[in-house]
This record gives sequence, C-alpha cells and structure tokens, in this order.
Amino acid sequence: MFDKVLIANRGEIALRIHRACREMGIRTVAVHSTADSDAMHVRLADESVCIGPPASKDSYLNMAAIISAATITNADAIHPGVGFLSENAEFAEMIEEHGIAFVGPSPDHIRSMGDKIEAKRIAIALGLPVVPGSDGGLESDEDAHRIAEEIGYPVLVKAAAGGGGKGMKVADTPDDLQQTLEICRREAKANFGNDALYMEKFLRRPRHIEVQVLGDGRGNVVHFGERDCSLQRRHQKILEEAPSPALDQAGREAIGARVTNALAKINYLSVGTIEFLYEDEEFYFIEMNTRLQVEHPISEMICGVDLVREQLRIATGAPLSLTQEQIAYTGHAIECRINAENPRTFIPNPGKINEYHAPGGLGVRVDSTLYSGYTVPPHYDSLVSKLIVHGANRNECLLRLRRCLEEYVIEGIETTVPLHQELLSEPRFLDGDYDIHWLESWMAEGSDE
Ligand code: MV4
Repeated sequence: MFDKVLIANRGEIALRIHRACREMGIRTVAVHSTADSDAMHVRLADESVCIGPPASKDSYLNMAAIISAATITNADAIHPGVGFLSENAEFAEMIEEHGIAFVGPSPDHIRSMGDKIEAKRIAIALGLPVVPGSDGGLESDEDAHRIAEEIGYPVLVKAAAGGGGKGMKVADTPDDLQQTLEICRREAKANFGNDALYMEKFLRRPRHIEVQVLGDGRGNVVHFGERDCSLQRRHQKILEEAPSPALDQAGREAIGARVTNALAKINYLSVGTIEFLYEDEEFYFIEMNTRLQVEHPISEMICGVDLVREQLRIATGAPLSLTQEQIAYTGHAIECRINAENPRTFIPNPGKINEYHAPGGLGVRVDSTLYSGYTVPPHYDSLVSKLIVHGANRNECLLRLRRCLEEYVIEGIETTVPLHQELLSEPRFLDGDYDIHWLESWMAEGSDE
C-alpha cells in the first residue's frame, strides 16, 4: 500500500479522501491556496503545502505546483478528487512520468471519454444503448439536416468537447437547426477551442440515472447499482438518491451487467460512472465520468463499501477484492447537497460560520468542511456540506432526512437547507415521481405564489 498520498483537492471531498487514507494507515498531504489556510482539509492532513494564490487556475489547477508539492513531501501517489484536475489526462500522464501513482483511470480512458463523440463511439462499440443520432461527428450542415430528418425533430446539437450541459442546444424545426448549428459551432469554438458537434434525438422528459463502477485494469469490473440524479437546477445536482425510485432489482441488474461487460472489454481501471438518460423504461448512454463523483456516498451507504478505499487499493495494482455476487443492496440513501447559497436565488453566500451543529444518529453521515468560526471563502464551488442519510427503505430514509434537516444548525451564512426542507413536503418528490426538468418547474411555480 502507499505510504503517503497527496490529495490534490479541497473542501469536503479532500476530507473524504483523507478519512479513507487514515483508516488504511496512509499518511496524507493536503495542498491549499492562500485562501484555504484555515480549511479543515489542511488541519486534518499530516502535512500541507501552500500551492498558490486564491484563484483556482493558480493553485488547485496548477499542475506543476501540485507535482512539486508531491515531490518535496515524498508522496507516492496523488488523488485528484473531483472537479479541478480529476479528468485531465495530461495531469495523469505528468504524474506518472514523475514516478508517482495517479489514483484514477488510465490517461487514455480519461482522454477518450472527455471527447463526447469518441465516448459515444466507444459506448456503441461496447454494446451500450445510446440515444439515436449522428453516431459520430456532424460532417456538414447537409449531413446534420439529413440526420435530423431521419431521427425526427426535436433534435439536440451537442459539442464534442462539452458535457455536463455545456455547449448544447435544441432545434425544433429545420429552420431552427440552421441557426442552432451556427450558434453551437461558434460557442464550441470560443469555449472549448474545438468546434466538433454531434446530434441526438431530444428526449423530452428523461430521468438522469448513473451506474457506479469499479475496475482493476485487468478485466475485472463490478458495479454498485445506480444513483438517480434527476433533481438538478442548471446542471447542478441538488439531491441524489440510491436506488432510483424508477428501477426494480431486475432492471438494476440488467443495466449493471451491460455496463460491467462493456467496461471489462476495455480493462477499465479505477472508479467511474456511466451516465444514462432513462425514459419510457429505456436507457440511453450519454457520458462517462472517469473519476470519483460528489454523490458517491449514497452508493457506499446502500452497498456498505468504501469506494475510496477500493480505489486506493486498485491504484497500487491490486486486483478487485470483491465479486459482483458480494455486492448486495440494503435500504435507501439520499444525499442533500448543502451549498453556501441563497435557497431561492442560488446566489453564493460565503462568509463566517458563527454557530455550527451537525445532525447525527443512526444512518446519518455528514461530509462537511464546516466548523464553528470557519469562514467559507468566496473563490470556489459553494458546496460546503453533504448530508447523507440511510434508511431501511425510502420512507424511513425520508423521515430520517426530515429529522436531520431540522437538527442541522449552520449560522452566519445562507444555505440550501431550507430548500431541502421544502422539497420534503412536496408530493411529487415524496412519490419519487420526477424527471430532470421537474425541480426547475417546481421552483418556478413556487416563486409565482
Ligand atoms: C440530453 C437531453 C435530452 N436528450 N440528450 C445535459 C447534460 C449532459 N450530460 C447531457 N444532457 C442532456 N442530454 C438528449 N438526447 C437532456 C439533457 C439534460 C440533462 C441531462 C441530465 C441531467 C440534467 C439535464 C438537464 C437538462 C438537459
């Protein structure tokens, strides 16, 4: 096992990774910007290195500074966490060139899944169901019009370099399409420096369901069931649950088997997530995330597996320690993302925490950077805490979640706790009857009253 791991991240995820390392007897190195000197991830780590000024591009995205920090502290591995450099193939390569282990997939897999046209091509080749569309890039406007006629309007034009909702636009008619192509091409060029586009049939009311996987790079791949991430606003997830209220055990095993068979063929290494849209009981691959995800704890809670621990083990070259048959699901888990934001406008609200009390008790997990007296800096993502609750079934989980949200005290800043409380009195949510658009329309309705 590694002796020392550098955690190239901040916030709750840096704490999460530190905790796995500590339990495995691995020493940790935190890196931080000058704005994060007082952050909890710095306080808990065995060592810390300041890697630059507040702006992410000069610190948490500064590859040379991070690799230097690993070298001077003698770290034998780097865990990239989520966001920042976690899906940067060049970073993974650079780390390996320095003789340091990268806790993540092979650079080739990161690179090919980062190109959404390439990712879809691979998904098709591996036998995963995809959304009907261009099955490759759009060669010309004529090509685009022909494919749109074939699959039928409305269509969605997406940028190869996009993902996570960036660089896509719907066209309802051939007239629309001409404009859409021009806008998408221009924006893709400006934002990503790559104007390659592809097209798909636009699914109107899908759910977003993703499957968690773990592979050892030797053809062994297991899955940990799915997460339903349909509750989102402007492509920011608000609350996730596992299992999905829309799937039964047979459905779960069927999609899980398709995913593990597919990824075994490419000897996938490390944790990863395959994202699907799910509509009328059909799955459609959209993207693959080649990293740990923010919402991974809900899968851990229902499976009883520490995914970061397994990810670290596998990064040493060890084979998988569990088989698919050993992964069983117990109960239901929900994660509420608690952001330092106004709960209605989502305008960030960083500042000093005057009073802090986290909920606890059976089935409760809080992955948070907050402490009394801490000042949430304004420079980064506003996620400050994840409240993760497990129950024997969905109803018990919801009752426990309501209790925990009442108990949670965060004073001094506005947070999204009240939004989660409101959601818990909403019949559509309580019934699990929602799609990717429901939360936004529900919030729009509320503001009219
Ligand atoms: C789609 C879609 C409908 N039809 N593709 C947005 C993020 C990116 N990962 C893919 N996205 C979508 N792709 C087709 N063919 C609707 C979305 C979408 C969405 C997907 C997942 C979660 C939230 C979303 C919000 C708006 C649109």
